[in-house]
Amino acid sequence: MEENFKLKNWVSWAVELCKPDNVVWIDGEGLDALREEAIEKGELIRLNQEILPGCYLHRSAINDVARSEDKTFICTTAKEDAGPNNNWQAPEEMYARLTALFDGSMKGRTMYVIPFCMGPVGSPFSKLGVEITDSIYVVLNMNIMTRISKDVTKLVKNTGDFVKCLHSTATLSLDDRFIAHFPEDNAIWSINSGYGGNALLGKKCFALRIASYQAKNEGWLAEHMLIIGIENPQGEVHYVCAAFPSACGKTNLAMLIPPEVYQEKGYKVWCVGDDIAWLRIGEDGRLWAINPENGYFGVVPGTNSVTNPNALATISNDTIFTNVVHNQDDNTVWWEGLSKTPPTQGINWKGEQWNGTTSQEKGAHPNSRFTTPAKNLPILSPEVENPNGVPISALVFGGRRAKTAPLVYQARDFNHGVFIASTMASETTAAQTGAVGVTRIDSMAMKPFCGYNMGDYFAHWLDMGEKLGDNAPKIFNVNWFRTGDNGKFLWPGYGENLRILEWVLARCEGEALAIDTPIGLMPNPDDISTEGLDLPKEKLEELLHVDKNLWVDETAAMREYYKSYGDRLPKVLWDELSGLENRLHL
Ligand code: GTP
Ligand code: SPV
Ligand code: MN
Repeated sequence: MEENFKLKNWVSWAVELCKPDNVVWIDGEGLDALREEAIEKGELIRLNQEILPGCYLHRSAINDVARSEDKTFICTTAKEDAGPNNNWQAPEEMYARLTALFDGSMKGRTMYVIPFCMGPVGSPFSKLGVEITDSIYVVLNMNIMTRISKDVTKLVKNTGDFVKCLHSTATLSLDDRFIAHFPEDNAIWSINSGYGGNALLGKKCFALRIASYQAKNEGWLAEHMLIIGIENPQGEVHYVCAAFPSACGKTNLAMLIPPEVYQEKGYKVWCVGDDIAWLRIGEDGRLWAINPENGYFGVVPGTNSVTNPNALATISNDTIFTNVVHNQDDNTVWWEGLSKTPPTQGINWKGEQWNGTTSQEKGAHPNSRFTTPAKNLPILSPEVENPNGVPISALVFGGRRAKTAPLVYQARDFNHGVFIASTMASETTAAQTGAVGVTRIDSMAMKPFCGYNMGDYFAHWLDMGEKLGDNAPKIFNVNWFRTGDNGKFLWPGYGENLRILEWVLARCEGEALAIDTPIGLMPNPDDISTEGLDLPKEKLEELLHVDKNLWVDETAAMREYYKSYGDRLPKVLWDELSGLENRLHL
């Protein structure tokens, strides 16, 4: 009973602070009335139900279309525990500042209380949360992205063990926008944003920032990784996790359709998750992963029947579109890259009239998104509800690099892999506010999402490697985004990426060759199958070329970056960096 009070007391406290007109508990049922209400208020547009059954369109505020990293804080008692990778403020100061902002923020509105579960219900991997919000859009998105049910509500009440997620769109003021995390209190307070990772608190805020902190203390990993199973012609399925920064290809790789020649041989791909993986060492000593989410919040532009037919099938029903073009002709949606025939009678992401044949501006925001249930995906892995997760053979890291990083290379061993992942860089995208195309180091694709000092995070990774010993997955780095002198991508990408994963898995099985290079182990161009692919050998050679001068510059940036962690940076990683420098200067 005492456990039940924890939830009740917290909700009563929030009601007193936010002063809503009424309180509604969400258990996944009866959401149609909420949809109607959102339509009446103009928060949702019902799309053509014959073409897109169960689909809706939402436009967020113009200044609120991506994660706001500069407004995101980790509030630990000691500043050093948040690390140079995070904005920090002392918990009592942030609580005071935000209490003033939350005070009366829900006057005239309804407060929704959403108990939810991250991960299969009842799995030892899973964690519970409760989000309090005044946004119907958030309720409907959380209902797709997490597990919400009467049983989950009961679990939350009975255990009293949940992450407290408080959210209000308040006035959407940019100046007073904060996404504040209190890892020591299992709490998240987010105010003045209604967008994606700022507002759906189960996702980046909980499943990465709070969970990474819990994971360090409890001996597991919370990572910005997709999880896929690759079934070979013998019917064996090997699982791979891959971490790429935001808008760098996770969803697309997770939903990959094998090239025709691979399909003919019997290859199949199964998607377990497209954004977040929680990884634990199993009883057998191997690394096992679950996807804590229950849906996909994916980048829309560029999604079409050639690049990602699985995604297109998935978003044809029961999907919420955010910030795409509204096609007035047939009440459907459109985005750049969907087709060569944009609507002439459109409304763009800003809510303005837009003619796709004459306008110079993009109609859909580059970070426009779909929210769609996992169960819609044709290649959803049958293992997705397995409480024990799936065993991981390889960990793949990667980024968006025009030059420098080759198509693929392998770490010599686990510690070298941690070094590669901790120093990987990528060009920024529209998934976060700020300039696009700026190269920055994004360790493990987690720099915006690690809820504590990344020096300690690297040490935790090294420690996990030691515990895994010979069972540790092999570590690789990939780059689908290398460009030639004409600025065009050299590698066809998308489904063809399976060719690279084939080499990766063959390496894991000890069945493929590699050459030793200063940066790591690399395939010869002949080791990558180009059967059925029109790719000149020179291009593959260029894709695999390592420019020593660029890498010497790269090591200088790594050194600066490592310095920022002071004595929290494990010595092993400094040694790895010196090793790379020595090999480059040979
Ligand atoms: P988040 O949801 O922000 O974490 O992004 P993500 O990592 O899931 O990226 P996503 O798969 O949505 O891809 C982002 C953009 O990269 C889209 O515009 C894709 O079309 C493009 N993209 C994905 N894979 C490839 C690829 O293999 N090659 C090329 N050239 N582009 C790709
Ligand atoms: C990302 O930016 O990595 C996303 C979208 O997956 S968001 O939910 O906004 O974080
Ligand atoms: Mn992501």
